[in-house]
Amino acid sequence: MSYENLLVEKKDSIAVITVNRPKVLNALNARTIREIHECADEMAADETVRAAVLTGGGDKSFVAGADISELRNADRNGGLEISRLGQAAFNAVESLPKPVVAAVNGYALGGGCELAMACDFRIASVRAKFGQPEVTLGLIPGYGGTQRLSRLVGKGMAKKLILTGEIIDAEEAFRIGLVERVVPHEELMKEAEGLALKMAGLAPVALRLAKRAVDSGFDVGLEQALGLEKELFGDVCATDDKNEGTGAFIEKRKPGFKGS
Ligand code: CO8
Repeated sequence: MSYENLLVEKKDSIAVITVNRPKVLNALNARTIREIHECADEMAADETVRAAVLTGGGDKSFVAGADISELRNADRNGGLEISRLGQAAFNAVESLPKPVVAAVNGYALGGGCELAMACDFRIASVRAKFGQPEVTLGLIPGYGGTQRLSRLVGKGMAKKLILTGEIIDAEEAFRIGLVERVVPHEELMKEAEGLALKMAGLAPVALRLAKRAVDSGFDVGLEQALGLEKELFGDVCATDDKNEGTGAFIEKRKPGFKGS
C-alpha cells in the first residue's frame, strides 16, 4: 500500500514507518490519522514483518501534535469524531500483534506524545521533547493521552504535565518513566532498529501472547489477569516454536523460530 503522509520501509524482518509531513513538524491531519490506522492493519496482516519502528520525518520533530488548523473549526460533534478516529488509529497501533518501537527524534507533543505512548517502547534522542500542551490551546488530550500517560507515569505526574501543558526534555521523560532509553541523536535509528531486529528474531507467537498478557492484564484485577496469563501460557505451550526454543536450549544450539 502507498501512503501520502507515511513512508514505509521494510528492512529484513522489520518495518520502519515514518510520519512524513516535515513542513508542519509531522502534525497529524485527518488523512495521516487514517493512514496510520490503515498502516497498522497492514503491518498486523504482513507475516514478513515481525517488529516495527515508528519515527518522524525531518530532523526536528517526531510528531508535533494533531494538526491545529483542522482542530480549529471542530464543534462538539466534530471533536467527538476527531477523537474517535484518532483513538481507533492509536488503538490499532497499540494492539498490533508484534512489537512497535517509537524512535522519538524530536518534538512529541500532544497527539505526538499520545502516538509514542501507543507504542510498546520509546527510545528518545537527547533532542526529544515531550508534553501534552493541549490546555494551552484550550483543549484536552483526545487521542488517549489522559489515560495512557497516567498508566505510564502515574496519576500525579500525568496531571502535572496535562494540567500545566509543561514540555519536558528527554532526560526528564526518562526519569519519570515516559521513555525507556535516551540515546545520542545520531544513534537513535540504529538503536531503535537494533531493538526491533532483536525482537524480530524471537518467537513471534510468544511475543504476541506476551504483549497481549501484559496489555490485557493491566486494567483488570490481579485474579483475572493471572487467569489470562495462565490461558496464554497454555496457548504458547502448544506452539512448535516452544518445542524449538526449549529443544535448542537442551541441545545447546541456536533456535530457528518459524512463527507457528
Ligand atoms: N499543527 C499544525 N501545524 C503545526 C503544528 C501543529 N500541531 N506544529 C507545528 N506546526 C507548523 C507551524 O504552524 C509552522 O508552520 P508555518 O511554517 O507554515 O508557519 C511549522 O509547523 C513549523 O513550526 P514552528 O515555526 O512553530 O517551529 P518552531 O521550531 O518555532 O516551534 C513547536 C516548534 C514548539 C513544536 C511549535 O511548532 C508548536 O508549539 N507546535 C504546536 C505544538 C502543540 O501544541 N501540539 C499539540 C496540538 S493539539 C493536539 O495534539 C491534540 C490531540 C488530541 C486531539 C483530539 C481532539 C478532539
